[in-house]
Amino acid sequence: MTGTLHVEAEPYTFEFDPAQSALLIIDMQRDFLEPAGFGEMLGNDVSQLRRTIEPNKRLLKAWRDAGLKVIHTREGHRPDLTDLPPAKKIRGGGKTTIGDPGPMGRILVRGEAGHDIIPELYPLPSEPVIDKPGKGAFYATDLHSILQHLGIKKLIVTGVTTEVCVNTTVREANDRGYDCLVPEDCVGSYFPEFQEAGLKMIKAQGGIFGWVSDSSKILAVLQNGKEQAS
Ligand code: C5J
Repeated sequence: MTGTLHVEAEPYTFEFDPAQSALLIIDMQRDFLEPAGFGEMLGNDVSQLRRTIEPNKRLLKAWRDAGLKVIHTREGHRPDLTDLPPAKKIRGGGKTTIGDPGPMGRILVRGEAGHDIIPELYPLPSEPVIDKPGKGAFYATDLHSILQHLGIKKLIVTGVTTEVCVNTTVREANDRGYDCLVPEDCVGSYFPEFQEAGLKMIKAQGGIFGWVSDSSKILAVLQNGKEQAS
Protein backbone atom coordinates (compact mmCIF):
# COMPACT_ATOMS: atom_id res chain seq x y z
CA MET A 1 0.00 0.00 0.00
CA THR A 2 1.53 3.35 -1.04
CA GLY A 3 0.49 6.99 -1.12
CA THR A 4 -0.76 9.28 1.60
CA LEU A 5 -3.78 8.27 3.67
CA HIS A 6 -5.86 10.80 5.63
CA VAL A 7 -7.38 9.95 9.02
CA GLU A 8 -9.97 12.15 10.66
CA ALA A 9 -8.36 13.11 13.96
CA GLU A 10 -8.04 15.83 16.58
CA PRO A 11 -6.83 18.55 16.43
CA TYR A 12 -6.82 18.06 12.63
CA THR A 13 -6.43 15.41 9.92
CA PHE A 14 -3.51 13.01 10.39
CA GLU A 15 -1.73 12.18 7.12
CA PHE A 16 0.49 9.14 6.76
CA ASP A 17 2.19 7.07 4.13
CA PRO A 18 1.67 3.48 5.32
CA ALA A 19 5.08 2.43 3.99
CA GLN A 20 6.71 4.98 6.33
CA SER A 21 4.51 4.25 9.35
CA ALA A 22 4.58 1.71 12.16
CA LEU A 23 2.04 0.46 14.67
CA LEU A 24 3.74 0.72 18.07
CA ILE A 25 1.94 -1.32 20.74
CA ILE A 26 2.98 -0.35 24.26
CA ASP A 27 3.22 -2.81 27.17
CA MET A 28 0.14 -5.00 26.57
CA GLN A 29 1.61 -7.32 29.21
CA ARG A 30 -0.12 -9.98 31.26
CA ASP A 31 0.82 -8.41 34.60
CA PHE A 32 -0.90 -5.15 33.63
CA LEU A 33 -4.00 -6.61 31.95
CA GLU A 34 -4.88 -10.02 33.29
CA PRO A 35 -7.09 -10.67 36.29
CA ALA A 36 -4.82 -12.02 39.06
CA GLY A 37 -1.84 -10.14 37.63
CA PHE A 38 0.32 -7.57 39.42
CA GLY A 39 -1.94 -4.66 38.34
CA GLU A 40 -5.00 -6.24 39.91
CA MET A 41 -2.98 -7.30 42.98
CA LEU A 42 -2.32 -3.59 43.58
CA GLY A 43 -6.08 -2.98 43.62
CA ASN A 44 -6.47 -1.70 40.05
CA ASP A 45 -9.56 -2.35 37.92
CA VAL A 46 -8.10 -4.27 34.97
CA SER A 47 -11.36 -4.02 33.02
CA GLN A 48 -10.36 -0.41 32.27
CA LEU A 49 -7.38 -1.82 30.32
CA ARG A 50 -9.04 -4.97 28.98
CA ARG A 51 -11.55 -2.93 26.95
CA THR A 52 -8.60 -2.02 24.68
CA ILE A 53 -7.87 -5.65 23.71
CA GLU A 54 -10.57 -6.07 21.03
CA PRO A 55 -9.90 -2.73 19.25
CA ASN A 56 -6.15 -3.46 19.35
CA LYS A 57 -6.79 -6.93 17.91
CA ARG A 58 -8.78 -5.49 15.00
CA LEU A 59 -6.20 -2.79 14.28
CA LEU A 60 -3.30 -5.25 14.54
CA LYS A 61 -4.99 -7.66 12.14
CA ALA A 62 -5.69 -4.93 9.57
CA TRP A 63 -2.16 -3.57 9.91
CA ARG A 64 -0.63 -7.03 9.50
CA ASP A 65 -2.95 -7.88 6.57
CA ALA A 66 -1.75 -4.71 4.84
CA GLY A 67 1.87 -5.89 5.28
CA LEU A 68 2.79 -2.91 7.46
CA LYS A 69 5.36 -2.68 10.25
CA VAL A 70 4.42 -3.61 13.81
CA ILE A 71 6.60 -3.08 16.89
CA HIS A 72 5.74 -4.18 20.44
CA THR A 73 7.20 -3.04 23.76
CA ARG A 74 7.39 -4.58 27.23
CA GLU A 75 8.31 -2.79 30.45
CA GLY A 76 10.67 -4.86 32.57
CA HIS A 77 14.10 -5.59 33.90
CA ARG A 78 16.99 -8.02 33.72
CA PRO A 79 16.67 -10.99 36.10
CA ASP A 80 19.68 -9.68 38.08
CA LEU A 81 17.89 -6.27 38.33
CA THR A 82 21.10 -4.40 37.43
CA ASP A 83 19.06 -2.12 35.14
CA LEU A 84 16.48 -1.33 37.83
CA PRO A 85 17.08 2.11 39.37
CA PRO A 86 16.99 1.78 43.18
CA ALA A 87 14.49 4.66 43.22
CA LYS A 88 12.10 2.67 40.99
CA LYS A 89 12.54 -0.44 43.16
CA ILE A 90 11.35 1.29 46.33
CA ARG A 91 8.83 3.69 44.75
CA GLY A 92 5.41 3.42 46.36
CA GLY A 93 6.77 1.80 49.50
CA GLY A 94 4.75 -1.36 48.83
CA LYS A 95 5.43 -4.75 50.43
CA THR A 96 5.83 -6.37 47.01
CA THR A 97 7.85 -4.49 44.39
CA ILE A 98 9.59 -5.08 41.05
CA GLY A 99 11.71 -8.25 41.11
CA ASP A 100 9.75 -9.87 43.95
CA PRO A 101 7.68 -13.03 43.40
CA GLY A 102 4.22 -12.06 42.15
CA PRO A 103 1.11 -13.87 40.94
CA MET A 104 2.70 -14.67 37.54
CA GLY A 105 6.39 -14.96 38.36
CA ARG A 106 8.83 -12.25 39.43
CA ILE A 107 7.24 -8.87 38.89
CA LEU A 108 8.30 -7.03 35.71
CA VAL A 109 11.27 -9.34 35.17
CA ARG A 110 12.10 -10.44 31.62
CA GLY A 111 11.36 -14.10 30.94
CA GLU A 112 8.61 -14.33 33.58
CA ALA A 113 5.04 -15.17 32.52
CA GLY A 114 3.54 -11.92 33.81
CA HIS A 115 6.08 -9.84 31.88
CA ASP A 116 5.06 -11.31 28.55
CA ILE A 117 2.54 -9.92 26.09
CA ILE A 118 -1.07 -11.12 26.34
CA PRO A 119 -1.87 -14.02 23.97
CA GLU A 120 -4.52 -11.98 22.10
CA LEU A 121 -1.84 -9.60 20.74
CA TYR A 122 1.16 -11.92 20.73
CA PRO A 123 3.98 -10.70 18.43
CA LEU A 124 4.84 -12.60 15.27
CA PRO A 125 8.48 -13.71 14.99
CA SER A 126 9.00 -10.97 12.37
CA GLU A 127 7.81 -8.18 14.71
CA PRO A 128 10.46 -6.52 16.90
CA VAL A 129 9.81 -6.55 20.64
CA ILE A 130 11.49 -3.69 22.51
CA ASP A 131 12.32 -4.52 26.13
CA LYS A 132 12.40 -1.22 27.95
CA PRO A 133 13.47 -0.53 31.54
CA GLY A 134 11.61 2.79 31.72
CA LYS A 135 8.23 4.26 30.95
CA GLY A 136 9.28 5.70 27.58
CA ALA A 137 10.05 3.24 24.76
CA PHE A 138 13.04 5.29 23.53
CA TYR A 139 14.96 5.49 26.83
CA ALA A 140 17.80 2.90 26.98
CA THR A 141 16.48 0.94 23.96
CA ASP A 142 17.29 0.60 20.25
CA LEU A 143 13.81 1.70 19.12
CA HIS A 144 15.00 4.92 17.45
CA SER A 145 17.70 3.03 15.46
CA ILE A 146 15.17 0.41 14.35
CA LEU A 147 12.69 3.09 13.20
CA GLN A 148 15.43 4.95 11.34
CA HIS A 149 16.62 1.77 9.58
CA LEU A 150 13.04 1.00 8.54
CA GLY A 151 12.48 4.55 7.25
CA ILE A 152 9.60 5.12 9.66
CA LYS A 153 8.39 8.70 10.12
CA LYS A 154 4.92 8.27 11.64
CA LEU A 155 3.69 6.12 14.52
CA ILE A 156 0.28 4.83 15.48
CA VAL A 157 0.72 4.39 19.24
CA THR A 158 -1.57 2.08 21.23
CA GLY A 159 -1.38 0.18 24.53
CA VAL A 160 -1.23 0.90 28.24
CA THR A 161 -1.28 2.96 30.26
CA THR A 162 -2.46 6.13 28.57
CA GLU A 163 -0.99 8.60 31.03
CA VAL A 164 2.22 6.72 31.82
CA CYS A 165 4.00 4.63 29.17
CA VAL A 166 1.89 5.74 26.19
CA ASN A 167 2.18 9.43 27.05
CA THR A 168 5.91 9.22 27.85
CA THR A 169 6.60 7.37 24.60
CA VAL A 170 4.57 9.84 22.49
CA ARG A 171 6.50 12.72 24.05
CA GLU A 172 9.85 11.00 23.43
CA ALA A 173 8.83 10.22 19.82
CA ASN A 174 7.70 13.81 19.24
CA ASP A 175 11.07 15.13 20.41
CA ARG A 176 12.81 12.80 17.94
CA GLY A 177 10.76 14.08 14.99
CA TYR A 178 8.06 11.38 14.68
CA ASP A 179 4.38 12.28 14.23
CA CYS A 180 2.17 10.15 16.51
CA LEU A 181 -1.49 9.24 16.19
CA VAL A 182 -3.17 7.75 19.27
CA PRO A 183 -6.49 5.88 18.73
CA GLU A 184 -8.34 6.50 21.99
CA ASP A 185 -10.17 3.15 22.07
CA CYS A 186 -6.81 1.33 21.82
CA VAL A 187 -5.20 2.98 24.87
CA GLY A 188 -6.26 2.48 28.46
CA SER A 189 -5.75 3.74 31.99
CA TYR A 190 -6.83 2.22 35.30
CA PHE A 191 -8.19 5.71 36.08
CA PRO A 192 -10.91 7.20 33.81
CA GLU A 193 -9.90 10.77 34.70
CA PHE A 194 -6.29 10.09 33.64
CA GLN A 195 -7.50 8.49 30.40
CA GLU A 196 -9.32 11.69 29.57
CA ALA A 197 -6.53 14.03 30.66
CA GLY A 198 -3.81 11.89 29.03
CA LEU A 199 -5.52 12.17 25.65
CA LYS A 200 -6.30 15.87 26.05
CA MET A 201 -2.63 16.61 26.77
CA ILE A 202 -1.52 14.97 23.52
CA LYS A 203 -3.85 16.89 21.21
CA ALA A 204 -3.91 20.25 23.07
CA GLN A 205 -2.35 23.41 21.64
CA GLY A 206 -2.63 22.37 18.01
CA GLY A 207 -1.35 18.85 18.65
CA ILE A 208 1.54 19.68 20.94
CA PHE A 209 2.63 16.02 21.14
CA GLY A 210 0.43 14.42 18.47
CA TRP A 211 -3.02 13.51 17.22
CA VAL A 212 -5.95 11.57 18.74
CA SER A 213 -8.49 9.53 16.78
CA ASP A 214 -10.36 6.24 16.95
CA SER A 215 -9.34 2.85 15.51
CA SER A 216 -12.52 2.68 13.38
CA LYS A 217 -11.28 5.72 11.45
CA ILE A 218 -7.86 4.14 10.85
CA LEU A 219 -9.47 0.86 9.78
CA ALA A 220 -11.67 2.76 7.30
CA VAL A 221 -8.73 4.50 5.60
CA LEU A 222 -6.73 1.24 5.46
CA GLN A 223 -9.70 -0.44 3.78
CA ASN A 224 -10.05 2.46 1.29
CA GLY A 225 -6.32 2.35 0.58
CA LYS A 226 -6.55 -1.40 -0.10
CA GLU A 227 -9.47 -0.93 -2.49
CA GLN A 228 -7.70 1.86 -4.38
CA ALA A 229 -4.54 -0.26 -4.70
CA SER A 230 -6.45 -3.26 -6.11
C1 C5J B 1 2.94 1.43 31.91
C2 C5J B 1 3.09 1.69 34.30
N1 C5J B 1 3.13 0.54 30.94
N2 C5J B 1 1.94 2.33 34.39
N3 C5J B 1 3.51 1.16 33.13
O1 C5J B 1 2.25 2.42 31.73
O2 C5J B 1 3.78 1.56 35.28
